[in-house]
This record gives sequence, C-alpha cells and structure tokens, in this order.
Amino acid sequence: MEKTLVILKPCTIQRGLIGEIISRFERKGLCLAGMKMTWLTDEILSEHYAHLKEKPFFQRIKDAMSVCPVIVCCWEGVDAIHVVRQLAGATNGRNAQPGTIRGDYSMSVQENIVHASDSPETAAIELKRFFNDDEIFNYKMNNLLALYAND
Ligand code: IDP
Repeated sequence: MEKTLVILKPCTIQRGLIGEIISRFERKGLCLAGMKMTWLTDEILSEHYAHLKEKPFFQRIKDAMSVCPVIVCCWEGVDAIHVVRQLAGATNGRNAQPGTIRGDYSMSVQENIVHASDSPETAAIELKRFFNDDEIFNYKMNNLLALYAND
C-alpha cells in the first residue's frame, strides 16, 4: 500500500466541487487516511513549489493557492501515487483527457482542481509538509478482497 497527497485547490472550493472530487477518489477504491482544511502560507507554498521558482508564474500560483483555504487529503491504496496522478490527468485542463479530473472539470493550466504527488519520494516529503503524524490514520477498509482480489 502507498499513501499520497492530494490538495483540493482554491478553485475547487470556490466552484463548489469538493464533494465531486472527493467522490472520484472514493469511487476508484482509494482509502482516505487523512483530511483537513488549511489556509496555505506563502512560506509553505514557496517550499511546495520550489521546483518552479524560476518560472514567471511562480508568484501567481502561490497567490492563487492562498485566495481561500484548501483541503489536503491523504489517499491510500496499491500504487496510489500512480493511480491518483492518472485520475488527475495532464497539468493543463484543456489538454487533459476527458474522464480525468482535470479533463472533466478544468479549462486552465493554473486552476487545475487538484495537486497530486508525482513520485514515492515526493509523496513522503509532501505528506510530512502538510500533515502531522497523528493526522494520518492507519486502518483497513473491509472491502479489500472485493477491490483487489489477490493482486
Ligand atoms: P502538476 O501539478 O501537474 O504536477 P507542475 O509542473 O508541478 O504540475 O506545476 C504545479 C502547478 O503549477 C500546476 O498544477 C499548475 O497549477 C501550475 N502551473 C504549471 N504550469 C503553469 C503555467 O504554465 N502557467 C500557470 N500555472 C502553471
């Protein structure tokens, strides 16, 4: 089992899509291991988007991520990091495949509904960045056989 970080971005909160997006992950069969609402600071966003600090849109995405609180989630499942990235779709909502979250709900490269960790290394760092240890819950769903059989 892997755990991965998802952030429901301010555009998702503003557009009233919280339930819709959480449902997509639930219906896929992922297990919710942590969730909270938080207002991101410029400091944490500078760390989170450090890989983009030379980009002309760096300040713009940080501002967009702090117009209102976000919802941070930890989802768990077999290959959860890959599965969640696939569900999220391509960065630019206008290029993302229909059927993906961004493909179905976003018309923008910036306002693209969710953040999703892109590798096991990143997921571990990002979960620590946004959650305290006691905010991540280890429990088992009682539907694992129906979800995974003997994979
Ligand atoms: P990802 O979110 O698909 O992993 P990254 O390249 O890590 O993509 O970019 C982080 C976030 O920065 C994107 O989700 C998007 O909100 C924003 N972003 C990326 N490229 C652009 C751009 O060209 N213009 C404006 N915002 C962008």
